[in-house]
Amino acid sequence: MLSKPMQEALNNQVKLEASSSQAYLAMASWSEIQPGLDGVAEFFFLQSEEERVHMLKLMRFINERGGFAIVPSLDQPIVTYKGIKSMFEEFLAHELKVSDSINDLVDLALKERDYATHNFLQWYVSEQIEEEKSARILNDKLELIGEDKSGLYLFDRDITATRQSGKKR
Ligand code: OFO
Repeated sequence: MLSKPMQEALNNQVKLEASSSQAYLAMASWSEIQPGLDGVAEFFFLQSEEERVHMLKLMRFINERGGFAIVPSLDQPIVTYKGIKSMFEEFLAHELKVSDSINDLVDLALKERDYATHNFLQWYVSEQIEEEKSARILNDKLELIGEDKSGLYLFDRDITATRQSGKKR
């Protein structure tokens, strides 16, 4: 059975995962209307779906453990970007924020001696290692590419492959 504080904290995470899904959906939509960024758009559409799966997984767990998973209200995410570089910086910043939040949940689970939730959260800990890694790699690549158009072309062409190879399921 979840404690009240644990339940509340998990529901906050539901909201954060839902916000991630919306933020990446907005990135996908912005990318889709830029010339030549269809690979990047595809990457963020997939990323958005994945965040929704993370949200659902949490909701099912909360209910399974005797809590009540709340469907959150959400603020509108950033919908336009100065450019691809600032969008990917935002992507990394967002993932770092999610990792911090997962770490706080793990801390709370230990404090509450809630080992079932602690065990459940390990999946998210591993997931964040992968996501941070892939966001960092993509930012590093963009840094190298700079203003080079052919570099950007290859970045867009290869991005969905990067996503698949970076993920172990
Ligand atoms: Fe939910 O995995 Fe990243 O944010």
